[in-house]
Amino acid sequence: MDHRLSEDQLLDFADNGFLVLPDVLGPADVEALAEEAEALYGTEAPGRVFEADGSTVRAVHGCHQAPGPYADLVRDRRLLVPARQIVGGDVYVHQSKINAKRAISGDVWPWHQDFTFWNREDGMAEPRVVNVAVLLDGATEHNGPLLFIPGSHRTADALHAVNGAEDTADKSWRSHLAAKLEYTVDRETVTRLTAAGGIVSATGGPGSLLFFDSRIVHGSSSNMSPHDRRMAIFTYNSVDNAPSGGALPRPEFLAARDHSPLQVAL
Ligand code: 6CS
Ligand code: FE
Repeated sequence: MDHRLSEDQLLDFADNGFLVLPDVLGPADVEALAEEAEALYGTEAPGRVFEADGSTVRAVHGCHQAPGPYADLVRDRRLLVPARQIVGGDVYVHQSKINAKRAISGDVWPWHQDFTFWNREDGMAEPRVVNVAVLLDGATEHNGPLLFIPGSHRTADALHAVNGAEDTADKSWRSHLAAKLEYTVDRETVTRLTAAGGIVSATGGPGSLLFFDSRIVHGSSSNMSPHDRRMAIFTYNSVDNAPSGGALPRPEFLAARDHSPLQVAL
């Protein structure tokens, strides 16, 4: 089967800034990924971060950098072929994470744009980069689905609406991953953008793929439901857009140092 996106799907992505492909990975694949996610959530590692309660896991980072199901997944043609199409050429994974959004206690991700972090913190020059998310659990209206503002990736001015959350105690990379984010899109900009584009919940069953532009304004509410909303996200960057590395490069689990082009797994 050819896993290339159709012209209509590419137009849809370019217009809205995101695209949902339902039920791409089957139950066996998803089960293996979920099992590995739980193993990583339970393992002490620098890229494992917790919610403000200090005990609920919020996310793990760098899962593609060790041999295993996630290193295989980033080369899977169902992800890599569309990612190459969208970016336009050879890609590598700049960052991987598995956000847990745990039942009842998974906290908010305020409105933000991902490119702001990679541009300002990692020295990534251009938004020649795409996020590909894999739902490990179903995302419903009730367990904190990703929220997108359609079309907001095309409003360059949103990029200048970021404001450091002055009260972030820890100005290190932890404030780039916490519920109190260092760079957010302010209320006035969110109000203006949603007046134009509305808000869409990216719901879907386990194994669904979400492609989203690095500049789309997005976020997610806390999870009030008794069901996790685990989601793996891979940031495929053009090999021609690899960061030169800022003065203080972030850890490798946030900004990959291996920029070699990914080959589709046979
Ligand atoms: O700092 C980063 O790289 C991460 N932070 C957020 C809020 N989204 C982009 C990325 O995953
Ligand atoms: Fe984000």
